[in-house]
Amino acid sequence: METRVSSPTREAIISNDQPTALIGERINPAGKKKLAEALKAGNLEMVRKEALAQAQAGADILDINVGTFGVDEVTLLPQAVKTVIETTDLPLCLDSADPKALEAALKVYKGKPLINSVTGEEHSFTKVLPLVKEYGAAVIGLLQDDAGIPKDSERRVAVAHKIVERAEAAGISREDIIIDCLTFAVGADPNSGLAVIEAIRRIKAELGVNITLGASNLSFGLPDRDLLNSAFVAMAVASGVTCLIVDVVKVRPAILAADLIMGRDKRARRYIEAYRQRQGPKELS
Ligand code: THG
Repeated sequence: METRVSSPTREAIISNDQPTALIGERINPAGKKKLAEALKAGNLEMVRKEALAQAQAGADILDINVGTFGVDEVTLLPQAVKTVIETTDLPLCLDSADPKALEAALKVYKGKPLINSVTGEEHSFTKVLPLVKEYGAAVIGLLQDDAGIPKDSERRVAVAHKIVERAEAAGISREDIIIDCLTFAVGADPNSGLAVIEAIRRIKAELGVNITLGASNLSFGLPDRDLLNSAFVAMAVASGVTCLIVDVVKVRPAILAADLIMGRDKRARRYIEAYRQRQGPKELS
């Protein structure tokens, strides 16, 4: 099961046989006052900076989300996409709840992007799946439906089945569907970590699809978020995710360690290379 996304010059392959693919989450105004203000003013310099920083930190794909109060996403999402394309050659993940904004961004994108996301809701199937098909994109399926957000793993598995069925019926191949098992704050509900780990295992066994998570959601409201996120991404990799939406700058080392432990980094090449880079250039003695 391989999901391929691309820019004109780079391809990212999401699969069990590859290291975990890292989607950089930092172009997103949620919780970032300065970025939200800049976006409202139509200033994309911070977007450019975050794109560069994440590319340098080893992101494979960049998530682009400009949704915040006072921003017209239909205008701004394609502008942000253009800015990032000028800055890095990484494939992009277009993140919006507004199908019109997704379509405007798809029009300016070159290559095969990831669309973030379709949900199990009827209106989402109707609006988003035709875009995925028409533009030949891959898509993240978010496990919520018209009955709401499923907290237990049982219902998440049911919604995953529904999304895969509807996407396939719309002519999208299973390779192009990545299921997001939905991560909630463990500080608000002590069951959220376990529920998502169970959902990963079951959905992977039953549907065979690639699986992702917005892993940073787990640590909302708690101190030392990087520690919690690092522990969680390692468990997620062990449970079978093939792709993670994360702060690459902060948690890539934990993911590389987990990949190595799970046999996804032959000869520890990536792990050692990242260690060397963190040490910086050494003087010859
Ligand atoms: N699934 C999918 N897409 C998603 C999510 C998901 N997109 C958005 C989100 N969830 C993933 N992205 C983020 C981005 C930022 C944060 C969490 C998830 C975050 N930001 C800090 C805050 O809000 O406090 C701000 C950090 C800073 O100041 O640098 O935690 O689940 N498919």
